[in-house]
Amino acid sequence: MRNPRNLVMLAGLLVTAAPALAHDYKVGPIVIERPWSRATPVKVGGAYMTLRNTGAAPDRLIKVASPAAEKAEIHETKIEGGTAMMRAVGALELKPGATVELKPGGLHLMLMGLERPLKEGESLKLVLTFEKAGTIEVEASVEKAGAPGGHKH
Ligand SMILES: [Cu+2]
Repeated sequence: MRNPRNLVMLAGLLVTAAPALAHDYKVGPIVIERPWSRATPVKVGGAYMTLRNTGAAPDRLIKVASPAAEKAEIHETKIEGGTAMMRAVGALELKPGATVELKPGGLHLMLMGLERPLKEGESLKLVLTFEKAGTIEVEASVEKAGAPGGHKH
């Protein structure tokens, strides 16, 4: 038996259950490609994306934040004496035409004091502020724990 009301309800469920889609974003000449994060059992997480400056002037990522975290920082990872060490970088330079990849084991955004652990399939709001291009809010899709960095070809 086909009850149109049941069909409507089913359609609603399908929409809610659809995984968060990876999006690209643009603010001024800055393109933010495929922001993503990883599921984490703790209240600290990383966020990754590719930043491209398609403009003719240099710009800098100067501030990062997330409504889901107490604190967010730009970090770089360096191998020192065989150990991966992370340190906060004040700002990220984006020269004209530059592509900067934030990925596990390299540059990343560090989220501290998450209000709760991140689960696969969720999306995480990030607020990125560029010195010249301004501020943009992006949604990072949360992938499974231990997911390798992006899908580079
Ligand atoms: Cu870090």
